[in-house]
Amino acid sequence: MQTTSGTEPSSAVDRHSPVYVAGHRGLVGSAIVRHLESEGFTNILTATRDELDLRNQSDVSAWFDEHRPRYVFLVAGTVGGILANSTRPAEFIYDNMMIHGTVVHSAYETGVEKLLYLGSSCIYPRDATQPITEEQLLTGPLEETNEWYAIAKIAGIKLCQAYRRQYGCNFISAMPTNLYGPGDNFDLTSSHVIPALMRKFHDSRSTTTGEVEVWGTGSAMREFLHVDDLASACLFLLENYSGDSHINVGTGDDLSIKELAETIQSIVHPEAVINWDTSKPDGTPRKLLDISRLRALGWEPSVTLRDGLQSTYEWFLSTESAGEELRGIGSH
Ligand code: GFB
Repeated sequence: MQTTSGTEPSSAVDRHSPVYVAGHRGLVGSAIVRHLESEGFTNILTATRDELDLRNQSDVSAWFDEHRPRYVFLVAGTVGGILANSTRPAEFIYDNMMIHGTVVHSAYETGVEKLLYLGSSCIYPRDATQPITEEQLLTGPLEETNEWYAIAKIAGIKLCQAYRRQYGCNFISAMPTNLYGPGDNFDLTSSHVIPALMRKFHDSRSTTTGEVEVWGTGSAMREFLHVDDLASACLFLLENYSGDSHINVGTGDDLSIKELAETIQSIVHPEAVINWDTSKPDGTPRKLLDISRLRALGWEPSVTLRDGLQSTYEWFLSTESAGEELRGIGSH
């Protein structure tokens, strides 16, 4: 039974049903798989990019026909930080629009019982009132550095709403704030700020000057959620929410990029020297999510930023020592 308010009581998802995690190799997808496993799920379906091109409707339809998932986490997509978003706009809009379209359509065609689609806080207007409530979607112009990605993400929300309205599909959307954690992308040309700064401060330990280049002015404000908290929120929403509106997922706290850089510096290389590269963009001045709706449903984040940064750096060090050059995280 669906409602538009989404306030119906919890309905535990059967741990033995087939659950498809689209995008299981990414930061979010890998965290969702870990969380589902820890929650006792026994039938988690995944497919690598080589096995299934999610941009291809006939391939995706054939895969859904064969595997028949009962639940879907749609967390696949082409993602990246501020530089990748502004220099690869075609990939960001095409890949994401296609992936959202094929998976949502196949989920509808094969009768998926519930699907959770994951967006991003960049869907909101650049000058949204802070903290940003769900109602502010489509009330003003977007931030230009990530307009293409944001348009695709907004289309994903609308896809879920359209299939719900026309076909009665129980497809819901969650909008997370900026994410980080184990499994993140540490490649400096495409990464987000946390993995980028961890890598830069880490690399500065083996230079004589210890200099680290940090982009922008440092004044931009960002909210960061550990990906394990996001994974927990995604399962929570799958079990406790069936409304039409997307739901914000964050911590309710933010800090400046300057404060973030200094925190990572203190963890990774306290003697490093920060140089600000103001030729690089700050992006959105601030995007703090209002998480009242999620809180009212009964979910709270649990990982503090300091602890999350510390454990993510430990994870980074473990992959460095494992010598995973193939993933672009190689040692120096
Ligand atoms: O994480 P980030 O790339 O994403 O950048 P956005 C956040 C802030 O960190 C910006 C600054 O003000 C950057 O200028 N920054 C400082 C750096 N040094 C660095 C660095 O070395 N690398 C990076 N990447 N940033 C993305 C959107 O925006 O956030 C996406 O482009 C998506 O669409 C994602 O929404 C969550 O928060 O600016």
